[in-house]
Amino acid sequence: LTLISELHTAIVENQFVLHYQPRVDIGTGRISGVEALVRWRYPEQGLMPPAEFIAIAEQTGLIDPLTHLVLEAAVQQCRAWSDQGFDMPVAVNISVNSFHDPDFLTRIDTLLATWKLNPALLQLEITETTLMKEPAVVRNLINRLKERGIVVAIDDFGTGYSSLSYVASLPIHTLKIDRSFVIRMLESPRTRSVVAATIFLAHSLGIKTVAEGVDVGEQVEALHEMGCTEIQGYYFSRPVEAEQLRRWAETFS
Ligand code: G
Ligand code: G
Ligand code: MN
Ligand code: NA
Repeated sequence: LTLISELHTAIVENQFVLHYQPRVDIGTGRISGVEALVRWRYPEQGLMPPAEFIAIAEQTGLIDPLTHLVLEAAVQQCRAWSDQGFDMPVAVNISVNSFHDPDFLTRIDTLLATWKLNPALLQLEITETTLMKEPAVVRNLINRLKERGIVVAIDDFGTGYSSLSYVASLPIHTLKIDRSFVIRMLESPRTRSVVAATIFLAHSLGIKTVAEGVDVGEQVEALHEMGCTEIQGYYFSRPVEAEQLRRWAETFS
């Protein structure tokens, strides 16, 4: 109960901060976008990771206002970078609850209009598990987002049970291959085959692929060989503060 009421206060006072983890284009070595990851500036105890409070927010109905704060912060940051001549697509994680928030699209439209942001710079990540929970609702929302020019990525791909043919029937832009596959890939030839086949199929369907949780050079080489387009992980950078991200990106452009 305490954490719930503290989370409520945190939303009223906006005690959240976004960190940004870059995605790197394997071919060019350049940063192609960032993923926004929320942290709670927990009073007097430093930053609390999302794993410790997102689930609570989802269970208590606090996720809608929290998602709105995250989207607002991401759009504002993207605008600020854009004003500095730094056009950086920002991806925001969206929980399944948002698909039932009747104000979700209106809020996004208002944010984009208020900050005069090119919709193509806002990307949304939804997990594969979400995708399978409500196929009809999800399909409709992805279509509405696509009409606006907002890119949708499927996160944690491989952890759910959706088929590539179902995914291919949705107008999605990117598949993010879950970190668990990237970890196992080097030791397990079977996992390597699954990853290679996923990348191959995604590409023949015109869908980009991002490998998540890449932390060693051997993984980069293997993924490059398989034709993976982008990579995200500690090998390049941990999630960092906005200013640090900008400095980091300048050295890689
Ligand atoms: O930053 P970290 O690696 O601890 O993130 C852990 C998980 O929390 C990730 O899977 C990510 O998808 C999720 N997450 C991070 N920020 C957000 C957010 O703003 N909203 C939602 N719904 N999930 C988030
Ligand atoms: O949304 P998603 O679940 O994909 O969030 C990514 C999570 O994985 C974040 O919590 C991020 O800090 C973490 N992460 C990103 N890259 C790496 C990596 O290379 N190694 C490890 N161990 N974790 C990573
Ligand atoms: Mn994600
Ligand atoms: Na993920």
